[in-house]
Amino acid sequence: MDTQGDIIVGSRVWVEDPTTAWIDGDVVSVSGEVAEIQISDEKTLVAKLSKIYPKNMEAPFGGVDDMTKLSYLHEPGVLQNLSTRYELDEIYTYTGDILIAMNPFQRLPHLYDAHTMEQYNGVPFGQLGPHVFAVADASYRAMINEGKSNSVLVSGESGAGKTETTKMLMRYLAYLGGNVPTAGRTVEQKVLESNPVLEAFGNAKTVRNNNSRTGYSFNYSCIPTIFNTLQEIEKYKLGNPESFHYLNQSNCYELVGVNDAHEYLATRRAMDIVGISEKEQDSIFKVVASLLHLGNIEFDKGEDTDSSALKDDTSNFHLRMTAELLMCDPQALEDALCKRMMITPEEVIKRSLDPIGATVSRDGLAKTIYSHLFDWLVTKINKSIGQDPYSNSLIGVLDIYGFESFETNSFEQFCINFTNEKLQQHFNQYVFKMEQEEYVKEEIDWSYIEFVDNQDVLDLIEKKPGGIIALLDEACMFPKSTHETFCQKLYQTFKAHKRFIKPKLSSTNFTIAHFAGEVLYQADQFLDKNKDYVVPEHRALLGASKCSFVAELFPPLPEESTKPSKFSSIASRFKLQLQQLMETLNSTDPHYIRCVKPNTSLKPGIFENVNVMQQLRSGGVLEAIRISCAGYPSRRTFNDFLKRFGVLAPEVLQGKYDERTACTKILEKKGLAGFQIGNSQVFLRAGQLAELDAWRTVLLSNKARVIQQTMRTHM
Ligand code: AOV
Repeated sequence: MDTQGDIIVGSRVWVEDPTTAWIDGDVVSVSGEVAEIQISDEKTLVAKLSKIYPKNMEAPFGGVDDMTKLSYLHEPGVLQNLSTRYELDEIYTYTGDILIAMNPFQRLPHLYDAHTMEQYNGVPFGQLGPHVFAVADASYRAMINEGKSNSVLVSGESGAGKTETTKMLMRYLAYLGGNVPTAGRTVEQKVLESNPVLEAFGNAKTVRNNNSRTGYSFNYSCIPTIFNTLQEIEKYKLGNPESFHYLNQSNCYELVGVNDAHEYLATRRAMDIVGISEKEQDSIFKVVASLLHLGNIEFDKGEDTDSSALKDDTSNFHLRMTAELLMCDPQALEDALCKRMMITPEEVIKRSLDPIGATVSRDGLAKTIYSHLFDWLVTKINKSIGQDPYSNSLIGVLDIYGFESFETNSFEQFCINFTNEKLQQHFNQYVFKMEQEEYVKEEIDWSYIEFVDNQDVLDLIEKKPGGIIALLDEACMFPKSTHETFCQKLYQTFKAHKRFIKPKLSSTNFTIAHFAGEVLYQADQFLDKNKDYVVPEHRALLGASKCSFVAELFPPLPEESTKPSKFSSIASRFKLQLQQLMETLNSTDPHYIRCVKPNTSLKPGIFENVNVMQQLRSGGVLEAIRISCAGYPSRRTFNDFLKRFGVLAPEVLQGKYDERTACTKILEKKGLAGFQIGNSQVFLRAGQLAELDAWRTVLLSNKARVIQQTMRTHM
């Protein structure tokens, strides 16, 4: 965003500051490419002109409710506007059609009461203050009046307020629709209340439903911990949750932190609502319990070399519990864990696994059961929502996990960031299109506005052949591959790709320069995590379960797909799902809501510049502003323009010109080029408004000096 315009001595400017992101001061001198800035009485800073932005001195008190009304569209201006508003509990702000929602971290009941809903009902977008209800209303009107499908995309990082925002959207849509509850529950309620089911079983999966108003949700978290306190502990012999291996892995336990019966009941109730029968619920809990026992089975060396056996009586107990809960034969379970069939052209050999191999087999079995169960839940929930007679309305709500960059980033982050990259492209194209429509309306020429999109990152990831996913699939199919060979291949292939970086000190990591910043990925588990392969012995074991629920999770495969060469890739499947999602989105009119977490202490009233800026960048808000800067970011009606800049050419004001010609003459007098005159507004290129302001400042201060001079001579 190069909107510095002309920075001169006396300009009030923003300058970068490591702790507060931006700090303001007055320019005291300019020489060459640098300027000296007085920050306070004691402090001055020297900074490059390219790193300094003019501060808007005429910003209205309380900020502006739409960023495009800011005189200067740059990061510090945007941040200041948001923080000013946040202080006044104005948590919503537009950037054109995009709604930014700052999490207030406190209840603001008046914001969502019945009176407010009435106010927004049927009022054109933009007429009232920014609000999630306005977005909901706009999508509803578009759907009713134009019969077009609409989608609302709600994004933001964890805790930014996506769930709350989605709830308010639904609440308003339910209010508009006067939705008649079905079996005591509206679709909205059903969807919201089905959330705990998937949250409890969270995973990197797509939930989609073609014809429901609440079609999509990408959810990703950790292993289920829904058993922490339940009454069933006795029934499923679960004892102390901490004693289970799968529950004290990593930080999952803490992360989900479902530690009271309340959550458990919510899960149960949600299951009731989406039509999961008592019997099915019981089976689900049994299966999850079996997973916990399974995780506690340990192995030691067996009698033969390279074989394994159960470690001790405890492991034996857990094996029997697992078998009992899954209703399968304990001996068959043990064999499935400790032995593997080898199929050679000549014969079938049963080979023993060593303790490490058996442990890998155990974890693989758990992963298989878990993912099949999760898929079952998703299908069930989608069916339940889809069957609702009111579900043929055409508003989809997509709640998306934001861009992720942690200390260690694995395959899951890769998939999430790929998703965000895709949505970002959709967003860019949308913002660009909206800008163009505005230009068309004003009949101005927009043909040369360029915008840089992120197609190159997408190519890097998903291009076929040759992209990262394609290379990963290749590596997974080639038995001798390791994560090292996979990385070597990446380094070779993308040596010259400007979005791909090989870290200096590692041969198993790689960095992608995403639109929202660089992310370092650890490749060591990419191959394993990408394989979606059920060991035939595991499938046979579970398919033979006496529990019909379990057996049905593992129906026999069609003949052809049992061939060992058949490899199914999670990443490719994910890519396909994303493609379908984009197709659906493209057939709708999108509305964007960007949720922002103003501070990491989760408290009201605190606005952390650096954090907010990072989120605005990742959420593409600054990118949207940048796109608008590439065109004509500043526009003023003829009247406003003349009022403000008429002073630059008094002779024009005195001449008998129409407003349109007067504006043109002033701009030409100042030697500006590239601007456009529309039907009712002047469209200025980035920086031109600042330039005009600078002229104006010079002129006014000269005038002031003249007055001073005059006064002095008269004294
Ligand atoms: P998330 O959905 O984005 O996180 P939530 O919607 O759960 O975030 O918001 C986190 C918390 O912030 C909520 O529990 C509320 O206390 C508060 N909050 C958010 N928005 C509002 C609002 N408009 N008014 C009042 N309080 C609000 V996650 O699902 O963790 O990705 O996993």
